[in-house]
Amino acid sequence: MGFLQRCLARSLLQGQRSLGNPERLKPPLPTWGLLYSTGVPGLQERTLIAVKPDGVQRRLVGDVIKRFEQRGFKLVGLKLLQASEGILAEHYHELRRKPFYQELLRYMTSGPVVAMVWEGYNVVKTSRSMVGETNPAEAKPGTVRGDFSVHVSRNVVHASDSVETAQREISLWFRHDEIVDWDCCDHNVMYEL
Ligand code: DAT
Ligand code: MG
Repeated sequence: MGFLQRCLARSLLQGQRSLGNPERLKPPLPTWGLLYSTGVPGLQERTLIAVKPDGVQRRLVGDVIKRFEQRGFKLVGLKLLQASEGILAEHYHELRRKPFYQELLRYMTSGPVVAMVWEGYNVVKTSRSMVGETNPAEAKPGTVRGDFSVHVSRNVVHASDSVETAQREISLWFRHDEIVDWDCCDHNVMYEL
């Protein structure tokens, strides 16, 4: 029996067990497909996280993924790519007049990046605090930048800074069919559903 089937079977079993006690008058547990339409709003907030070329070179991809999985977020998009100047020019459009802009593009095209889309409650704000301050000198220990970097020009990872920016960045880095919608079995444990 597959993982999802086991979860479904457990959910159905819990429903049957409730027949023998006074709790039975409560409405049945939601099925997996309905989880997102009940309970906590905003469960499907998404953000773009990217391990930058220095992070990939230093084999930090697994550590970054581990932190987001461990925190309880759901991976819905993942790819390794050599980013073009075009995509980076759009991504960093707001910084185009900064003195470090050309060097930033050079660094971001110096090797592959791992782009990811993570989903979950308040994921944009939470991932910014997991990643830490832009300048690693100010990033707290325990954050990605605070644990793995020392200079602002090599700060290992990108995280979208608002829900609106996240939407724009996700559609820049991922085609619609590269995002996978899937139901995660631990969601009724992680959230009040
Ligand atoms: P963040 O990545 O925390 O959202 P940002 O959007 O202000 O920060 O800047 C984007 C990236 O540009 C940042 O991660 C690293 C680089 N950068 C920012 N300030 C810099 C500086 N003063 N010198 C060199 N690179 C800088
Ligand atoms: Mg930014």
